[in-house]
Amino acid sequence: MHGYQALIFDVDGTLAETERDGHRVAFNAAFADAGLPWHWDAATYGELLAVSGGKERIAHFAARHAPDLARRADFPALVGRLHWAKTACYMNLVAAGAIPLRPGVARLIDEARAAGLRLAIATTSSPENVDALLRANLRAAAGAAFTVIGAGDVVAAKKPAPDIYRWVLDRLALPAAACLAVEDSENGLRAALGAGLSCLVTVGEYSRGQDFAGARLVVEGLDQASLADLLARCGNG
Ligand code: XBP
Ligand code: MG
Repeated sequence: MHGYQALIFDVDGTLAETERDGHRVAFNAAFADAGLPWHWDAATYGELLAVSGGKERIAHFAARHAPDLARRADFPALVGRLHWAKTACYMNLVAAGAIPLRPGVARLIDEARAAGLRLAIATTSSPENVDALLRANLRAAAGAAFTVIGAGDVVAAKKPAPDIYRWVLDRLALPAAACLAVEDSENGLRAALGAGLSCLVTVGEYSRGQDFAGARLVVEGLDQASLADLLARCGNG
C-alpha cells in the first residue's frame, strides 16, 4: 500500500518539455519585438534555467549583460512588458499544438483519476501558461481533475523555495506525507523536499546530470511504468 492521496505535478520539464522550443522561443520573440539585441540560444537558456521565474530570469540576464538598462528606474516596468509579450507568444505556441505532453503523462493522469487520487499542480510558470498547456493537450475532464493549481506569483519566493508546494498543500488540506510531488529538476526537487514531500523525479531535457539526492525515485520518463508500480516504488507506507 503506497499511502498517497494526491499527486502534485510540476509543469515545465515534467508534464511537457516546454523550455527549449516553447518558453525560450517566446522570450526571444519578445526581445526581438522590443528591439533588444538579446537572443538566448539553447545552451545559454539551459544555464539561465537555474533562475526560476521568467521575470526573474530576464532581470538576472540584464543585470549581467545590460547593467545600465537594469539600473534604470523604469526597468521593472520593461521587464513586466517583456514578460507579458513573452507569455502571449508562448500561449500561442501551445495553443497551436507545438508543445505536447511528455510520453506517458496523459495515461498517468487517467490512471490517477481512476484510482481516486487527487491531482494538483505546483509550478513557477505563470497560470496562463498552465491553462494553455492543459487545454491544448488534455480532454476537458482530465484538465479539470487538477483541482488545485499553484502557479507563478501566488508566492513571492519561487523554487527551490518550498513556498509553492506549501501553498498547494494548504489548499488540498492534506498533509505532506499524503502527497507525492513529481518533478524534473534539482530546483523543483529541493522545493518539494523543503515542504516535506516525497518526490518522484522524471529526468528532463535540461535537468540531466543534476543532483537528485533525496528523491524517492528517479526515472527517465513517466512512460516507463504504471502508476501503481511508480507509487509502490515511491511508497511512503
Ligand atoms: C519553470 C520555470 C518557469 C518557466 C517560464 O517552472 O522556472 O519560470 O521557465 O515560465 P516549473 P514563466 O519547472 O516550476 O514548472 O515565464 O511564466 O515564469
Ligand atoms: Mg520543472
